[in-house]
Amino acid sequence: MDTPTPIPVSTEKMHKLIFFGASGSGKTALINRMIFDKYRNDYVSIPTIDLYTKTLYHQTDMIKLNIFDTPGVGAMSVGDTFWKQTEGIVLVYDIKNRETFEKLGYWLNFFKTHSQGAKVPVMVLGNKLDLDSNLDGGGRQVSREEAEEWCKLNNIHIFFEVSAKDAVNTKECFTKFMDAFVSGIHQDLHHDDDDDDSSTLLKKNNTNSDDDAPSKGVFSCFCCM
Ligand SMILES: Nc1nc2c(ncn2[C@@H]2O[C@H](COP(=O)(O)OP(=O)(O)O)[C@@H](O)[C@H]2O)c(=O)[nH]1
Ligand SMILES: [Mg+2]
Repeated sequence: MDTPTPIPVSTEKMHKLIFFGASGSGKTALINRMIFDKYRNDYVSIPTIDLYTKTLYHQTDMIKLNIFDTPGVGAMSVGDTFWKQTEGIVLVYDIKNRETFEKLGYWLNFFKTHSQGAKVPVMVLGNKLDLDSNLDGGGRQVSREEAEEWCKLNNIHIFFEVSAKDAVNTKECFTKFMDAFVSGIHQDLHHDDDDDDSSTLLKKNNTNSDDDAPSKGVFSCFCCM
């Protein structure tokens, strides 16, 4: 059987992804789940931006990623160039902690302001889905519908509820995000005018997402798959 040969999208360039979200929402746990397929209970929140590197194969592309894990508290003393070079962002909240959901707007605006309006794929993740039961004395504080509505209002087309702990939807969301991300990289390789391309990317990604989505209109929520 023929195995597709990976095509290096860029042999040199490291592509930059950034995870934002309130401290404690589970950014570090999610990154570790997505990259190493591991979970620990004792992630320590430290006030630095951490870097993870990963080379992965997505469909027929070989992609080198720099994934930055932000602290979620305190000032981040890096210049705007750092944010402008970003090619995708992930916004994380904890479904059992409303405050973390209410912080999403802050992080989205933070990125928009500092990247000076860079148009990149955005994914929102409601983490700790494993806690969505009353067995441990408390359920969720943010409904799926409310989060979907927030994403719609902010023109964000990739949303999942996930559990880093139980690996629920973590592969699916990463694959979906990589689809959008890789489309953007290919467009950048073929066109110089990236402003126009990026907005096309978001529309295009939206259309692609619908192909797989469990008929939720233009909005993709795969949490029920
Ligand atoms: N139950 C549960 N706990 C989680 C999950 N993800 C992270 N945590 C816990 O939440 C706390 C904060 O996680 P961490 O990744 O450090 O959050 P960060 O500050 O956003 O990086 C840690 O105690 C984790 O073990 C999850 O999916 N389910
Ligand atoms: Mg962390």
